Amino acid sequence: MLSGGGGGARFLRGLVDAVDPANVTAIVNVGDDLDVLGLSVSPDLDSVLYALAGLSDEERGWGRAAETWHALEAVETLGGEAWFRLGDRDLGVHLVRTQALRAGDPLSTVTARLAAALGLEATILPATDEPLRTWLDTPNGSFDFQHWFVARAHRDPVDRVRFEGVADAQPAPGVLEALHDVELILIAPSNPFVSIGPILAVERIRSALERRRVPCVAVSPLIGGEAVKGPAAAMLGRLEGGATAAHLAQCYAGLIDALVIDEADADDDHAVAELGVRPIVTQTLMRDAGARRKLAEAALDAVALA
Ligand code: FO1
Repeated sequence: MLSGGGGGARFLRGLVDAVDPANVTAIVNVGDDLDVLGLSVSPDLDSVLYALAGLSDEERGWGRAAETWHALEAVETLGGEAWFRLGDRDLGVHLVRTQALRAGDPLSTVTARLAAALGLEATILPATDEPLRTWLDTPNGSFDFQHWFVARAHRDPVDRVRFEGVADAQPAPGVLEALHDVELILIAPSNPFVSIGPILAVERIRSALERRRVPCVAVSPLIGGEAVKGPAAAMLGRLEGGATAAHLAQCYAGLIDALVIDEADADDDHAVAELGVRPIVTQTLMRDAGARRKLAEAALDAVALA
């Protein structure tokens, strides 16, 4: 499964309820990664790790449950950088990751170690071990992902999304193998531009998907033309010409065989089908564990029907 943080991590939880987690590999966006206070932070990898380990703060949508903020308060008091909020428990992961990266371990190795330490059976891979950073060009200037998303609350309309470092980015070890030796490739209900886009921007990942011999099914992050959370609808509206399931299918043109869309977007099914993508209409809101699992099963059923 190709995944971002929020919706992707929630969907992945449903997926490991529906199938043996040992058979699941998540290829995760690293375009949101940043350095804060000297620490290497990988928000989407952490959202996936925390979600699978049952440690996520579901209400906030990022970071860990039962979090405290004493370190950040101390940083703030001392005049340090506090716009990107690192909780005390969350800091533990960033400390371990940063130390390993500085010692020369690749991000994929560190991530595997963190996943094992959390007792996870699924394989969690960064899309690439090389630095790949998402930048947004807006009428108000260019911002790296987290300055646009967090510091500026993704208010600036986006004219263009760029991926710094992508020309040199190779798939992390295990990524191409995972795309080859599988029954099904899934694209999570994540933002197509800033969550899935950086993964697909890695040339050898995109070409592996184009040449796939197995079905690829995407799940729409839209419900009734709106994103459950985040800027996906606004970006589809501005960059693709409308927050519709059909425009989402266009984002993945040539890469997907089926698209799971919400009942509220059922009117788009013909437009999706005209693009050569089979629409699968179901309820997509992941309000609880049962709904997450049902959504995963709907995506898996697409293969049985293919
Ligand atoms: N999102 C925010 O809106 N504000 C924050 O201060 C913030 C801190 C943060 C720290 C660690 C982490 O793993 C994620 C964090 N996020 C925060 C979420 C993150 O910016 C985004 O949700 C993802 O990058 C988008 O997938």
